[in-house]
Amino acid sequence: MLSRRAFLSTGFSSATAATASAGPRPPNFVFILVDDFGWRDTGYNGSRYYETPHINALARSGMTFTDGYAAAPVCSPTRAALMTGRWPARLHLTAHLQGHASTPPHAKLRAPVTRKELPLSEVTIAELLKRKGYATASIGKWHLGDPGFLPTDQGFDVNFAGTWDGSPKSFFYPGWEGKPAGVRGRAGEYLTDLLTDRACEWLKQQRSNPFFLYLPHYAVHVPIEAKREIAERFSRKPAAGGQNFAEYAAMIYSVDESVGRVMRTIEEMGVAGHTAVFFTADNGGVSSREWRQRQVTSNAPLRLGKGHLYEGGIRVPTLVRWPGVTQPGSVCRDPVYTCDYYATMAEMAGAPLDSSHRPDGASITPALRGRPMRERSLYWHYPHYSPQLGRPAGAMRRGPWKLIEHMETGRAELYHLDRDLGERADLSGRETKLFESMRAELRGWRAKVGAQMPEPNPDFDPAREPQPPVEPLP
Ligand SMILES: [Ca+2]
Repeated sequence: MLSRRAFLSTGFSSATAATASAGPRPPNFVFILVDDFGWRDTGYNGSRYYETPHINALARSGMTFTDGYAAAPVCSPTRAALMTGRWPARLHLTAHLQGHASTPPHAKLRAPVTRKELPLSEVTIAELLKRKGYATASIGKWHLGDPGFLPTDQGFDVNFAGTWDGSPKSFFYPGWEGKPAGVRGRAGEYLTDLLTDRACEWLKQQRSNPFFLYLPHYAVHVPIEAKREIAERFSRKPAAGGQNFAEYAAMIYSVDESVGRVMRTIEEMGVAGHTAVFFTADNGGVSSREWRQRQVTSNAPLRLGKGHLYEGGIRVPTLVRWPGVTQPGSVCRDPVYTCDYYATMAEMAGAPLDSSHRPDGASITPALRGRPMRERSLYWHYPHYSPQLGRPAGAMRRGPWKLIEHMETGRAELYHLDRDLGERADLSGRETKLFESMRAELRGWRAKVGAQMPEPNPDFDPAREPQPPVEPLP
């Protein structure tokens, strides 16, 4: 835990920080979601190659979560969990949208057909906050449906750049023209900067209402395209810890600049002291050779990355700055995940839950106040084949224990994450009682929430089925 002096060095003014937001006035929210951003893609979390000074400052001024998770190993289901507080398994939205051909033709299993959009019947966090008088904006990637199911159909007053698209055609205009649909820029304009401009402009219009800014960056998803002068600087920097991709580092640097500009804007508006900032990612870093045969990032010591239920695919940078409540520089080791933020923000805002819509996640306000969270299990369900060669699997976490069950074989593995963060020593044969109890719990949970399961594939051909992933470089 840092001293007050250390907090002052973060660059955010003490005057605003001293204003508690826990009083009657509901806090504003800024929720920054970075796409495909790995657990070790930040300086504060151990990267010695990437540079994230503003994210590090945000971490020093708030609470970081060592065991923060995405609700899914790919984009759309995590976003659905954020909007609804519900398990992707319950929503039947477990694959990324849309039209994802999740079954290779000769794979052993045929993945279930999932929803193509987030249903309008869900009461999103934006709808809940709007009822409480919040102004709401979604500026960036949506990936939860076509027109008719866009942010403005789900409780946001403003939608900029949110479409069904999961990635832009290019990060530079006019290269991205048409994707994301309808988003124009100036020649050469960088999409991360444009989203930041629009976010800051919208923020400056907010004077009296409480506000909820959702800023889901398209970065640092592929295409790996960066501003040249920044990438050139990183290309002269020595690789560290398996991280060495200059363009990717520069994309992260631009996201970090965005965080700095958003923080500076709320400072200058004089509202930083009653604005809670959440910062996290929708899934882990891409550890496969997804861009021009090049490994994008290294999540080491975590195993694998995006598209897998090993830690590299789901453990993500997670931090919350709630001025007057979170201790600057504090670290929470309780596991939390995307499903939790709905109940958390609702409670912070004093917004009553809708009786027709119960979130599955828990409010993490006890943790934010420095108290332990009630013990519970976290669950994941990914009955699909991912482009990163992930295979249908389920997982759960109970205390330090993590169980992963592979649906093709029924085989399951058990890891003790406190002693084995890299998930190398499978203890299922030694801790048999615990193993059986967790596997029964995971299966019971799937039945309870009506999780969709894959079925045998009549076209299964062992000679032509997909190959297992190559373990990434450390
Ligand atoms: Ca993603």
